[in-house]
Amino acid sequence: KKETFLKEYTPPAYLVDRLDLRVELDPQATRVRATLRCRPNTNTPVKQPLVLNGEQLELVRVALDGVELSATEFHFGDGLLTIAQVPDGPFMVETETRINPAGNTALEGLYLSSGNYCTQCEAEGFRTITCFPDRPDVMTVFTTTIVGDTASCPVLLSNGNLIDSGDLGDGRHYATWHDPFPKPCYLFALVAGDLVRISDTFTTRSGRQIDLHIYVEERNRNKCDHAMRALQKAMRWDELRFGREYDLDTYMIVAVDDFNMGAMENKGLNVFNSKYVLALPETATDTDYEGIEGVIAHEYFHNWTGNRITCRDWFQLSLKEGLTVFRDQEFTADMISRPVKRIQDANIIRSFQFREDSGPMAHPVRPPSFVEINNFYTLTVYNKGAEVIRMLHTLLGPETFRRGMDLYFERHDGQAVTCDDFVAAMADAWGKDLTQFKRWYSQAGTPELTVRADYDPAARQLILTVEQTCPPTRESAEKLPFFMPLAVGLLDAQGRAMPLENAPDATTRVLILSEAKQRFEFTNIASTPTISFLRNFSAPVKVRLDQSDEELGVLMAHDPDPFNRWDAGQKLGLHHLLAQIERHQQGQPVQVDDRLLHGLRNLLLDRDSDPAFLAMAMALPSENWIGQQMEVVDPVAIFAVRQQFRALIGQALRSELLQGYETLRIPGPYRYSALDAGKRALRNGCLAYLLAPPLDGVLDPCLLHKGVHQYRHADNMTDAIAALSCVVNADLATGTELLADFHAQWQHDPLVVDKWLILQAGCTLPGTLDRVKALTTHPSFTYKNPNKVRSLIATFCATNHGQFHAADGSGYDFLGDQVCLLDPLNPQIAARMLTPLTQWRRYDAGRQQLMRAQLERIGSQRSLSDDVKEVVERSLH
Ligand code: HT7
Ligand code: ZN
Repeated sequence: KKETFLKEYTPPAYLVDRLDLRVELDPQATRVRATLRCRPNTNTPVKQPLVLNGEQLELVRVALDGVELSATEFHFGDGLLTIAQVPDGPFMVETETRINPAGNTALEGLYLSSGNYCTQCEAEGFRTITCFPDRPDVMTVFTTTIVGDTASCPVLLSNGNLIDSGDLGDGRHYATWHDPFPKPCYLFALVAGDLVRISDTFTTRSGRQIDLHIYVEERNRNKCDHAMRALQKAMRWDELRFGREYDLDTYMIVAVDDFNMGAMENKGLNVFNSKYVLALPETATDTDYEGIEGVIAHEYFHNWTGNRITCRDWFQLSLKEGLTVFRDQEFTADMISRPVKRIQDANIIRSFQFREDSGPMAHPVRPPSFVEINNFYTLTVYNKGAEVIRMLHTLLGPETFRRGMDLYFERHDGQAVTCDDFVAAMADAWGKDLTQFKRWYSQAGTPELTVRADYDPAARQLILTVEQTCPPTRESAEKLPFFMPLAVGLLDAQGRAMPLENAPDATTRVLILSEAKQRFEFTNIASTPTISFLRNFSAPVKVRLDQSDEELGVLMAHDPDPFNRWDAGQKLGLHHLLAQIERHQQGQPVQVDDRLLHGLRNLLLDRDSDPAFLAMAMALPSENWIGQQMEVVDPVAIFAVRQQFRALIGQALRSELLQGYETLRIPGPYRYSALDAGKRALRNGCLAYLLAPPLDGVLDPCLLHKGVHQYRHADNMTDAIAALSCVVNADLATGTELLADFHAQWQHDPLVVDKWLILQAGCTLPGTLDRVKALTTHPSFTYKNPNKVRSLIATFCATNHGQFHAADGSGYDFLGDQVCLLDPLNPQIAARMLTPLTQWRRYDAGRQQLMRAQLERIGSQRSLSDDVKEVVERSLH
């Protein structure tokens, strides 16, 4: 594949108003007949040949306006079907192609999952189903007839409304679906198989009754209640918050086990990774419950932000993804807790997106070019894209932002548009220019702010001087200043919020930074303030502001902004961890400072705050976040010191942790609620500190027993897996015994088996790599299922830093082997697995060389996918 450039966009030469598809299903030889009603696009002045995409297809016939074309009248090859001569006005093209769903392990296009047919067309999978202009700016009305075996495929589904069905008398039956909304072909879906249907309804605010159906395999029939409730909540929320109502009469969700991502928003027929649908207390954790609610909502919200208004081209991916992530984050904030959700989302940005932004795959929210678009479904496009929307929300305020959204829907409903169109709607609603703001879409890299505070007691004035820089990235060596909101508050020595002039809520002022260096004055400030900077993580930036442990202590205890209260604790933790890592590197023993212990003790004794917040405040900064503060990342030292901290904290605060563990017990049977989930998280956080294994000692058997007891007596997966995880990481013999018990109990449930793999791949005790290698041949593991690959291989390589980064390179060698093995099966997943190796420049010379060698080895494979090739090449050059 060649690199495609945003600046080379040209409108399509032909549009397709209608597509009639007839798909006759067969595992090895599915026949697809397509009738395309085409017309020249008036935007293109010069007459051009008709070019349709078509890949991995056997082309049987082509006809133009009912006349079969001879081999000289068309060309089929290199992924394209070209018809040189087409009429000037509207015309009809018919094709017949044959495809092999059973041989499709890439899970793109039409494939089989557990014997059921399903499709994944985003981004460019439709071209492997039939010949079509596979680009999102061609919007078409689809009518789809599916023919399938009556016994093995009783259910036949596609987008829109069922308009016809019947028996064909030869053991097959058919169903015809019509979707009245013109859509790009990436939103096409087809599902066929032996599925059961769970139904409910939703009445829209205008009084229309919508039928809601969830299709799953029979064995999962009882696991859909939570997903159904989540869908209903999302539908109501979008009406209340954004005035958006559902438009078809039916909303269908199908759960499949084999899926490359989380889910797909196909119009009226979402296809989901079963992980984001199925839940029972005994099989799913609180995190799973929350994830299901979030992903169901995300796909539902796409109906307006993605489907009704779609992307002009794939460079605009964040138009739908950033905006829809922002919408799902807001939904989850309302469902669980706003501060907790904000901390979770900021953690993702800081631990993972910042890392992406500083590595070889760094790209702007709107990438200027790509080889394989599947490589650009990234944290930058999704999560940084959502932060960009959130900054607009902060700048405009909720009411103006809502007016901007309304204007966007009003102007562009039914269109395929660009990020510029979105920002233009916001600028028009606000009445201000957002040209500079749009640099967030074109410049990659994480801005770094250096903040200096000068307080003049005589003048009662504080001057904040903020300087912004941004490291060079592939698309631009020199960065122009970004435009961003900086929410700031001030606390006095007693921790009281100081009143501020020009602050909307009197204590938080939103500064607008637009220059490389800017000065902000705060007047009438009575005493030396402690600065609460970047409240609510108001911009996705790194901040350098020197603050003493005392100042951080004031913020930890008193900041009315929960995000910064949490962040002050993280900064304190980070400060001490980094100091101890240095000591550890020099062979000195690790110590935990009393101020940190004091802060943690206060959290454990806090009976007023939200337990979910406290659970997050108790957690030490992630290994990734620590690594980002280091010039040369030493993953083994980071792991060792962090582990030692956990063990020392567990010992020093033993009685408070035990007390917390006992008092946070929740009476009665498990039920998922945000409050209970928070209590469980805090309680299990206490257990994890108590069971943290000292690096150079043996864990108290009494404590180990606590973990074993919780595992054996838990009535829910959250508590069972939390306890099991503690035991597995504390004592190999007991852990092995419990893991065997767990497998025996759950081997029939693929999603629970994933948890069993995750626990083993994440095990921090020595020898994990050998156990992971052995598991690759275990009957419960298969390379054909992305969830299994993520659970075993990605967990080890992307999260078990202490062992993956073993100095002998054994972890890197393993990942090299796995990528080579996976690439022919599933290039999308193989390319994603590579992420840890792309970061090679961050490590010491020895590791750099070993990681590079693996990238070179992968790059030298004979037939490498475009997906993996692009990541390898970017990483090496
Ligand atoms: N819009 C969906 C993206 C997606 C996808 C992309 C590439 C390959 C496979 C995929 N499955 C789903 C998911 C979403 O953001 O909602
Ligand atoms: Zn999405």
